Amino acid sequence: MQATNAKLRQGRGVIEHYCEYLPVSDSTPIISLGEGDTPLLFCPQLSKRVGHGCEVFVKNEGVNPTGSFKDRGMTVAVSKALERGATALICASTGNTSASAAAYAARAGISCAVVLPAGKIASGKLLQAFAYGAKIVAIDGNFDDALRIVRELGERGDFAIVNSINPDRIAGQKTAAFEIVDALGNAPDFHLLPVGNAGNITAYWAGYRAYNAHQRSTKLPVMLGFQAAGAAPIFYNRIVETPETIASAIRIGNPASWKQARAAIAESHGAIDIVSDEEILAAQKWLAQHEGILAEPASAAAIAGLFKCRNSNEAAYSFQKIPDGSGIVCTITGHGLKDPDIISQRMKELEPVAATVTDVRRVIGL
Ligand code: AN7
Repeated sequence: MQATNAKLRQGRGVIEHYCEYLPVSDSTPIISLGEGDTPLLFCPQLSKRVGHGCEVFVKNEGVNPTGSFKDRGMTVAVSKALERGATALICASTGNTSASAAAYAARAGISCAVVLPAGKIASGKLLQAFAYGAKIVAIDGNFDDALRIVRELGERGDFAIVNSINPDRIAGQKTAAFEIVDALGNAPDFHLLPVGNAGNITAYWAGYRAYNAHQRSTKLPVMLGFQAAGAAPIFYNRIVETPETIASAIRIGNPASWKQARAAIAESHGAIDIVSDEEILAAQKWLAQHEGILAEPASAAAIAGLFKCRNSNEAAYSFQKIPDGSGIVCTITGHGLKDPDIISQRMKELEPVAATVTDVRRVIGL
């Protein structure tokens, strides 16, 4: 069977697509699940709500193979680990990293251990770690405790760490910025995203700069990062000992890439801001019901942040400063199906009715 080169590359993942920008060589065994190449969706309702002729796009990372942006970094981290002869991976996680690591370890035929804060992982993500066959350890502690333990275990050399303290993870995650520039023909004016351990904001900024240095864009975006109000160490500029938020993915009190996130914000003339759990849930619902995109709560923090910039005088970055007709990209970092418990409360209100046209019509109310 004959296939064109372009066809072969399509759906083969971010390493094949962007190899010249990644730390790989011919001797790197590529472990891919066809990650990346995610839709950059123009959002008409969101654009209308922001107004001033702004065009708002969503980079929907929820449609990656394990349902989050982590797969971009994981393909590079696992491929490089294998190249170095690793036989076991380890990570700490609030859920998505563990789901992704477990899947790519299975694909590579090596083992994977995940260290998780007990009782704080969204059920879909925990289900994924089990399904892909990871060795799962739940600790009486939070993500920051888990990462401390993983760092120590990694230092002994028994495991390859695949958290974003591994630079191969950041390298892979840069490809989301490349795809956005490739799709728009230039960088956007503003890029909004949620911030937890702060690897992704670091990666996007590095990606935008790398592409700019290669003349693939003529501008750089303003980076706007959003933390949950109860887990906002970068915003408050101090470690949060007991972070709390409904957005469990970003329930992190001492981010590993804190300094790099600060640099990205300063260099891009951006800002870090907070959004409340109520604002996060309202944004999640709004995006699902007005644009048809179901984001997990952490991802909805970026949308809540967009609304805050637009409406609040207290926003760290006021959209009064945004020129008319700006191009805005928000990253939806993970799929809403990963965290069904958030929405399932509403499902419990569903009452069955008699199986008749009359009863069904009455309930529809039209
Ligand atoms: C959906 O899985 O830290 O600022 O261990 O799952 O790069 O940490 C997840 C983080 C945003 C924050 N959105 O990204 C983990 C983990 C979602 C996430 C973030 C995460 P970073």
